[in-house]
Amino acid sequence: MFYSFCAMKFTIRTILTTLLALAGLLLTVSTPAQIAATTQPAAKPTVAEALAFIDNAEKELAAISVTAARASWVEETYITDDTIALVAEANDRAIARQTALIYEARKFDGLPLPPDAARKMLLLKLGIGLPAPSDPALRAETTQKAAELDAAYGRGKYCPGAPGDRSSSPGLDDNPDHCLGIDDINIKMTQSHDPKELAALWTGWHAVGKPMRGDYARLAELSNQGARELGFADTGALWRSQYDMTPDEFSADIERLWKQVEPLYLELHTYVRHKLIEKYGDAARRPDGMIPGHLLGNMWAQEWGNIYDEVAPPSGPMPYDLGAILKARNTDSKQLVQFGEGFYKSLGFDALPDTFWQRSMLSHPRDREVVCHPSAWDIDNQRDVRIKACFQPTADDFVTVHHELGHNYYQMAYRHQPFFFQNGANDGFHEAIGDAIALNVTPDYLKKLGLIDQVPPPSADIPLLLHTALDKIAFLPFGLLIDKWRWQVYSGQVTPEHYNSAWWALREKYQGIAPPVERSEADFDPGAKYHIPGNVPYMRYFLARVYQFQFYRAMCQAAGYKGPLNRCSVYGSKEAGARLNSMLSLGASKPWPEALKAMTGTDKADASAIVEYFQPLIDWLKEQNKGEKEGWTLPADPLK
Ligand code: X8Z
Ligand code: ZN
Repeated sequence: MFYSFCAMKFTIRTILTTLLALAGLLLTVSTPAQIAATTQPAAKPTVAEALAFIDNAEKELAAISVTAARASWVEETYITDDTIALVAEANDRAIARQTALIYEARKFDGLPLPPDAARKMLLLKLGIGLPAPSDPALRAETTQKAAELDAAYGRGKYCPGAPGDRSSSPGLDDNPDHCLGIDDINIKMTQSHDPKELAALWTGWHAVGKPMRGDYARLAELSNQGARELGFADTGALWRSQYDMTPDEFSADIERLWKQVEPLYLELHTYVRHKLIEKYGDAARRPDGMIPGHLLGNMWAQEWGNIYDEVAPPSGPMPYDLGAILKARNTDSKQLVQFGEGFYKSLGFDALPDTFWQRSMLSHPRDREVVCHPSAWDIDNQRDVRIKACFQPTADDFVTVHHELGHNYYQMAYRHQPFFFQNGANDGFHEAIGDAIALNVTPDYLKKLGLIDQVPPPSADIPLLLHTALDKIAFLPFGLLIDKWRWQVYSGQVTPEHYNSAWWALREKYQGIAPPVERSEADFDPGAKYHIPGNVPYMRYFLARVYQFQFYRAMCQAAGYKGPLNRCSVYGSKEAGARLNSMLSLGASKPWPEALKAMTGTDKADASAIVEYFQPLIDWLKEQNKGEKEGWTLPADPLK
């Protein structure tokens, strides 16, 4: 929807530093409301009026946010045509009101406001994730399309063995026993080592995107119209405006970070490709040097930790299999979340409220369709926080629990802030908190929990680091390219008839990943990744991969830890908790560089912590890769 992070609520999004910066960003486009405003002879507004306005706007939007969040919660945990209509209506009302307030706020432009009020004005103006045209019919079409796309993903199924081995939203005559949702497919994908079966799962799930193409194109068109009415070049430019710098500066900063980490990815890609060819032979070998995307243990090839056993060095099996341990203990979803909660409590954070346990959806309900993609919610901007997920006792979900709780603890830490500041310093911060906590899940920590009996010797560091790199480093180009694609779509550089080829051009360029079967414009593979139909911006996850190592290193320093970064666990350190809280409790009240400084002492995003963490592995990979040709060749650009 038009929410700010996977942590859902109707929320006013971050960020710009000064009104001056905003004035530089916005194009001068006259909207119907502006034209109306300029034709009325009005007295010059005063600072007192501006303060009263922002105060009222804040109260009104806070109330609207609760209704919209409830509607979304009900829809995502019980998808029916009725709940889709209800969420579309709630979002329609919310967007209409917010848009009207944005127009109204313009009459106060240029007034010398106190810093907090000026910042709230900015956040109001930048806080729409799904802009919609002011024409009521078009706005209703926008919210209805958005709700339908989100639901189409949630309802998506692959029905192996059904006529034509098709994927679909199952109709009445489907036998649901045949059909698999994405959570079941993911499990199968991590267990299978048969390239044919993996290709079938891949192809089956990707067919879910196909019917979304037309609706997606229309939604992009409508949302662009809304963004232009608000004065932005397009929706992508609006999204890139939310980082205390101009959209162009943001793109350049992303590029700078990517260049810092790209060499790490190249080493990992080279090593993994070699190992997969050893294992699968021709099924993994391609003349262009790319890796077939179905062999990496994840539907989107975004995180590769599940294929650790396939690529492990002969000397280094993983010292333990967390997934197997959790399964053997029959760990249920509630216990899984309690492990995560225990970590946050050890840092000095509160226990989760009772309502969290009463109202969260932690497992796949048997009797209804839901959006399984995990998310964390803040329903009432106070203490009604929840998780919605279909957890299974796997190592991946052990991490996801910490990830989602990071959102919830952030939300609880900034609940004392005024509503406009109840948000992350930027959306990448929100995504990074729980991941930074999950980095503390070291063997030492697992032993403390009683999940393993023995802490492996330092010689196990390379296997452990390799496992983590398969998740963290492999993700970097994926995290980068999703919104590179969307920015191209929104700017018009990529038109609907080129959606799929542009998608694959980016996946090939950045990830060096190829589809297992030929793709064409009859497919719409972006639709098979939740955040596209779910309208969740994705650059936040790329940023989060970088930030989380900065946050983690800062917590380790606060805890007085001295050894190699990869062995640090701040479990039980109240000092680390206090350091983290100094940033969390700021919410969005300050520009993100200030929040970063409160936590890490520096106001610049940088990849030195991720490089430090993985340095022993990088040295090791370089040794392994000696004599191997790095990289891959790209086909001719279809758009040129
Ligand atoms: O969507 C998520 C979270 C919810 S905010 C589970 N993540 C991205 C993804 O799954 O694609 C976390 C990692 C990247
Ligand atoms: Zn998240």
